[in-house]
Amino acid sequence: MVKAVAVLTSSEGVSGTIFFTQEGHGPTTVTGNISGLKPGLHGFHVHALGDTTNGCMSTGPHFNPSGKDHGAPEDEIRHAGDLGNVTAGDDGTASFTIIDKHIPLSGQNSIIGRAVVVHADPDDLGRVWLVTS
Ligand SMILES: [Cu+2]
Ligand SMILES: [Zn+2]
Repeated sequence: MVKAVAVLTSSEGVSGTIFFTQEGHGPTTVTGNISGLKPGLHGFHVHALGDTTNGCMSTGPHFNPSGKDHGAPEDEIRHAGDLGNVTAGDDGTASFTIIDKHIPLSGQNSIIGRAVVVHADPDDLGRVWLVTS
C-alpha cells in the first residue's frame, strides 16, 4: 500500500487535506476535505509540475503522460490528471472520495511530486457548446 498526502493552503482562506492510497497496481483512492470554497463545483486536477511558488500558474498543464485531450474522469480520452469537479456545499466545504485508475502513486506515471489544484471555477470537462442564433 502506497500512501501520499497533499495539504492545501491558500491566501484566500481555502484549506484542506487530500489523502491518496494505492494498493499494488490497483486504482488510487483520493479522499479529501477542503473548506473555504464558494458553494458549487470546482475543477479538480493533478497538474504536471509540483512547483507551487506561483499558484496554479507554475504547476504547468494537466498531468498528461499519454498525450490525450482534456476530458471527464469517466472518459476514455482524458488527461490522467482530469479528476473532474468536486462539489462544495453551502458551508463551503467539499468532502469527497474519488477512485481513479489514471493517477498511480508509483512507477513512471506516478503523481507524487506533482500538484493537485482545486480551481475557483467548474471544469467544463472538455465539453464546450457553441451558442448560435
Ligand atoms: Cu487544473
Ligand atoms: Zn485536463
